[in-house]
Amino acid sequence: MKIYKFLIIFTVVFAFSSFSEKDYAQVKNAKPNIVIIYLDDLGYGDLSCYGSLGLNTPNIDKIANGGLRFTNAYASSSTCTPSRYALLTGSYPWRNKDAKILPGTAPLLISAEQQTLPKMLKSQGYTTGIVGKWHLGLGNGEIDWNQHISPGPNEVGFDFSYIMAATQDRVPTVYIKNGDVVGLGKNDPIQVNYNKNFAGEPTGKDNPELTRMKWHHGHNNSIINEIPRIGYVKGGKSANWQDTTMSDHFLNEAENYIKNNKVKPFFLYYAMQQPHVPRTPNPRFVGKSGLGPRGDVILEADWTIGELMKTLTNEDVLDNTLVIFSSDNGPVLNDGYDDEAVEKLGVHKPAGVLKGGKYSLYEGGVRIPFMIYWKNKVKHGVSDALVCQLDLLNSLAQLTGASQINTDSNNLLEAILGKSDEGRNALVIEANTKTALRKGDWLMIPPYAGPAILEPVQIEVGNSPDYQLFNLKTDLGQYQNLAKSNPEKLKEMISTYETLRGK
Ligand code: NG6
Ligand code: CA
Repeated sequence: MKIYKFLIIFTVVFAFSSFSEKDYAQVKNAKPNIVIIYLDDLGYGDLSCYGSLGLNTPNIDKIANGGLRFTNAYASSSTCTPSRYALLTGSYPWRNKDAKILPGTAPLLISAEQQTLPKMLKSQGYTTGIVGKWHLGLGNGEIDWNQHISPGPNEVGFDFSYIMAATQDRVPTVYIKNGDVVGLGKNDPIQVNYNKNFAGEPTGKDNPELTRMKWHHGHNNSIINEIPRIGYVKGGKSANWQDTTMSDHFLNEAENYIKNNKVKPFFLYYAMQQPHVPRTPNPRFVGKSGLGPRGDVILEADWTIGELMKTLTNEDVLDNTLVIFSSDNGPVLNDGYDDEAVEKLGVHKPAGVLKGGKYSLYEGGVRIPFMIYWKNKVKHGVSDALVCQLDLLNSLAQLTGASQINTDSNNLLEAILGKSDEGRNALVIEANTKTALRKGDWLMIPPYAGPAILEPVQIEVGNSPDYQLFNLKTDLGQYQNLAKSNPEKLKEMISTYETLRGK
């Protein structure tokens, strides 16, 4: 037993010390392939490598075991659109008043002039691609889905795009390849409206008998594949995706992209749909987790990621590929459909020890799994450095030899590669346009009006008439509000917050 322990300690120490100055010098100005695997609503406690008791995610754990796992990493926001906006632009989402959860018909949120992660990588010779969820708007206003749709991902830096426009629960429920709806029949044009139904079209609200997945809140407009959605649609039937094969479908596109582009450095933003609602595991995964569809789709995602890693290996590119794994915001159980996520939860804690979840200014909303894998280049182990997804822009600019871009993105390359434990000093996090400050070990939430618990999803979102101040080092679960007992720290936090928010 003792020898065993010694061996573990030895291995860990050896792994840490095996990364030298020389190694670091070698990776600067390197041009590895870069793959961002980005899940949707996956929580801090949803993976076995982050201590999940209820789910076993061996393929994702391999990324952690062969790379660097962060404990203090943040999405910029506790919802999707703002986090993705920050990831791609390096800009805080609260600087853009439109960076909120978007309907499927919203115009493109990123301006043509803005610098983006794929543009920066293109300037360094990369081929750039996105496969999966977009949710950053398309077009300039009215979209005719039957024509070429532009601007979109291809206009903000992606050479290749194969996307869903918004979310799996929003219309249109079609794949869009480089700006064109895939599989659209000439005689069945598609129309989309978020305000008004099309005459004679059934809805989840009026025709529950046509649904197999039942809506709980929202999600009672048009019915596609017996699932009621957000928004109304008419026509375009041949282009509708199949929900249960979506994961395989995107995987296939991602694999083809890798195979077709491996001769040059490539960037792949692989934005998976799991475990966002509606949770529609392929029959291969139904019942596998014991936690209902939410658990099943996480296992489906884990398998899918294993396949993607296999493809990188088989195509002989894994050793020269930097893989970044993360999620856009924290977890939610019932996000609008009755799918047993609450009833079958058991001992599993999607946010781990953290308070709150999706939509929340508490840690459960924004602290997310974040891992970096790059064989022989990234230190193995665990990092407590404070990092945010918006820092990838300038960290990867540093890595690939591009100049730094004037945004909110910090160059944290040394922390990201495990060369240093030093991350950001401070970070402003966001939830539904409300913001809070993380600085050092502390988290301060200003007073906000609104319910403490978002009723339909049963999540504590962080609203309170009083300032809230937490020491995350001693109280990660945010049980103890120290605002009154530590006025000095509160004052300091308010001052930094106001400076950063530009008040
Ligand atoms: C909410 C939806 C929720 C989900 C979310 C976006 C209702 C009642 N709720 O408005 O189901 O779609 O938007 O999630 O409609 S996100 O991960 O893309 O931000
Ligand atoms: Ca999300």
